[in-house]
Amino acid sequence: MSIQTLEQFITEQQTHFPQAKGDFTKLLQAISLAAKIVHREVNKAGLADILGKLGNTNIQGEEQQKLDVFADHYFMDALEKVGECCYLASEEHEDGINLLKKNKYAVGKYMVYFDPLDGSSNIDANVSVGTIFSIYRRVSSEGDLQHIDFTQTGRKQVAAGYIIYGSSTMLVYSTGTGVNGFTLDPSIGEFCLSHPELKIPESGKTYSVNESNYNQFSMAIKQYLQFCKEIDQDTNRPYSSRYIGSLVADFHRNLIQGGIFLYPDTFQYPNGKLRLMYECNPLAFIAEQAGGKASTGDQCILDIIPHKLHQRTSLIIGSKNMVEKVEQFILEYSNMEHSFA
Ligand code: P6P
Repeated sequence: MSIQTLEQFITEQQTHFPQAKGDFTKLLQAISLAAKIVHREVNKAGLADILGKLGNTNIQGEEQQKLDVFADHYFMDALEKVGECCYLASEEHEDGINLLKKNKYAVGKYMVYFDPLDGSSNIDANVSVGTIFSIYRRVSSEGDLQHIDFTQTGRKQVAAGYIIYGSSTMLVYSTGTGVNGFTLDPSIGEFCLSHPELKIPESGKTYSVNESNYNQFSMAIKQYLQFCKEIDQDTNRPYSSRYIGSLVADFHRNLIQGGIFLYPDTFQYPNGKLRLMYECNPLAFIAEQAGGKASTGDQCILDIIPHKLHQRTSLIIGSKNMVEKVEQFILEYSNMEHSFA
């Protein structure tokens, strides 16, 4: 069986795009390097003193785990030094970093938004966590970045992906021509192609939602959750409920096996909890490239026009038929409400 490393895969892909000059390759290699460093720390966190809380809170007001800080540092460092980026934004920092103004390293045309270690509150419980990244090209041609550079919808991503640090460490990404998964072989320090041309099953038998928020959900979402629980062998119901509380892990399972993940609006998060730019957009890009769907219930995630770096959105993502079923419930309820209005 022949091994194809991430680097070999990217090089081969480049032959299909003669105009590619290798700058994107360097960017992906920087992400791969940071991922290997975080892999090493995540896998020894239980042993080193790095486990546990740093005592700081990040801009999200969340207890900042040491591994959060570690991952943020290494992704920032790798992306800054590669000399291909003009803007970097992380969940861990209130503001993005305009590299054109830092003048420390060479700069380029890519803008990268990332969540360095999503699900980190699960680290002490040894639950899978992940890094999520989203890559755009700047729209403005030269000089400083313009407003138009920051209001690109998720559909304008040139690439997106995630690294899941689980029973094995995998890098899953897309550049808009399908989704491919690479598993890290620590013995050779390379990500190797393990899941070529990933496609999410059109339907699944799993739904992921934090049921403790049930009483805060809209009638349409409540009805859909009841639908998931009904006994109907012809449609494989009741579905299984699986909720890890780590977005990348829940998403990855649904990508591989089929299923749906929902984080609807709640009282605490009236616009949804999850972040558009570095959680929902990149996973929505992957989902659509794999034949799935990602929606707020009313709108495709990838069509949302961003207005704030850390803005939140509700998220319904996974198998196409399952997401469309939720959208159907929402539409029916909205028509009913209008007919009674
Ligand atoms: P809740 C982790 O903090 C996270 O951002 C996602 O990884 C996860 O899907 C979600 O929050 C879990 O949120 O409110 O169910 O604990």
